[in-house]
Amino acid sequence: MAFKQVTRCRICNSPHLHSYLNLGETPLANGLVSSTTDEVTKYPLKVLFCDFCSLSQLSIVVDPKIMYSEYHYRSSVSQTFKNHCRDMALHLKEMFKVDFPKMVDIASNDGALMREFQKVGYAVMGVEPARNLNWPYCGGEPPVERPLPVIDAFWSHDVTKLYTVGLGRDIITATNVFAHVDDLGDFLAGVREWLTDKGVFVVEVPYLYDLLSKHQFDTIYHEHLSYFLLKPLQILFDYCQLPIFRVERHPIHGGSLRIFASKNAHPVEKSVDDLIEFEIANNLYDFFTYEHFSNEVTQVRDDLVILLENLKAQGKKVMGYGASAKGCNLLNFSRLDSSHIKMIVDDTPDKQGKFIPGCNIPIVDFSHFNKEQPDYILLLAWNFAAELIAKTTLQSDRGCKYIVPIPKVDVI
Ligand code: JHZ
Repeated sequence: MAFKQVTRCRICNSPHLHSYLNLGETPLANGLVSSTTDEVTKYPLKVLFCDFCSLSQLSIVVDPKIMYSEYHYRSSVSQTFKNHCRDMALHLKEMFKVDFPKMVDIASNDGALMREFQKVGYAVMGVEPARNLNWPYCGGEPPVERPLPVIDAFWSHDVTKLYTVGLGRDIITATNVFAHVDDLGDFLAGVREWLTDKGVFVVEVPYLYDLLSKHQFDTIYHEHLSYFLLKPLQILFDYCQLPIFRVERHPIHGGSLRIFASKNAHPVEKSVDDLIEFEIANNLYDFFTYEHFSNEVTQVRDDLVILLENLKAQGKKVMGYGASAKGCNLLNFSRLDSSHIKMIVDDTPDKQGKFIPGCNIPIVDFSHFNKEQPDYILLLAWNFAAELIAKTTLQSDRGCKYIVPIPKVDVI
């Protein structure tokens, strides 16, 4: 079965789920195609709100094997993200001092985070199911100086029981993977299996408050099954006996939560109650807060379409930068194609030569900016806008402008 319907809340099992956003049917956001004639499957994209615990979640779960057996996204392409990983490793090393520390990174992708922990003295290990990333070594483009140990698997309680080599981890990290998981109880049971009694589990997820307040609707796609507030996470983690003792907000990916949990080894810090208070003050546990989001989404989409139609009518050349998953989603939801955006530059070698599914826009390497000399660059990875703009100064020096689509369409 390619997907299943969600009828009960993933966290509290309540059947009282209400839809507040319907983005229609879209292709898988990382399902890049090799040719414009490839068949593309589209899946419904609808968000439900749970009356009881306030978790926002998609109405369906697409089979993870379809989405992750091969994965073109590479964390290491962005220097901003690598800096974020470096700061995280230093911060955690400073906070939790352990002799000969051991960490594991769940869904380690191309090893961006593991490498930073290794640099500050941790023994590292990854768990990653995408074959193109985890084999024969983790680390992207050859040659890799020091291959990192990676287990080829989807993280689960069964996997942690099977691979006893992972037992006794002082730090377990899961960045940008928790929202992708359907069975969160099983995921956390695996964490309890490998975590030491004093160990710390650190999760990073995009924060729903940022998504709503900055109109980041393009980050709603089939991989992201849940859109988190602290409250539902707290209910889940308490139930799984891994209470959250600290929470931080970070700007990465448009605004993320970093959550710290343990087997009751750390006193709960003020940051947890403070954020719950913040969520209450912003009415994030009330359905009415979500009811107008759909209108805001339509406004952003319409503004973008009108702008690109006008530029097309004026004969302007528009290119994209960053063939991100969210960009694919935005283009499909806005029904834009190669008549609006000639091509999209992406520095990920695996993505080059492929096409955005559903709108057939080609993905090309950086040299095309110089060959094509666009009038406008649409920043499809707006979360890395500063980095993308810094890399294209040659274009801006000759008068090229940037279109930033989120939180509202802006030309700079
Ligand atoms: P980026 C990813 O989504 C993947 P995406 C995932 N689904 C997730 O959960 C979220 O992040 C949080 C390119 N680029 O990171 C690389 C350059 O070419 O915004 C990427 O293809 N040059 C797991 O895909 C894309 O842009 C550069 O200099 O929406 C960025 O994708 C930089 C900085 C990026 O996330």
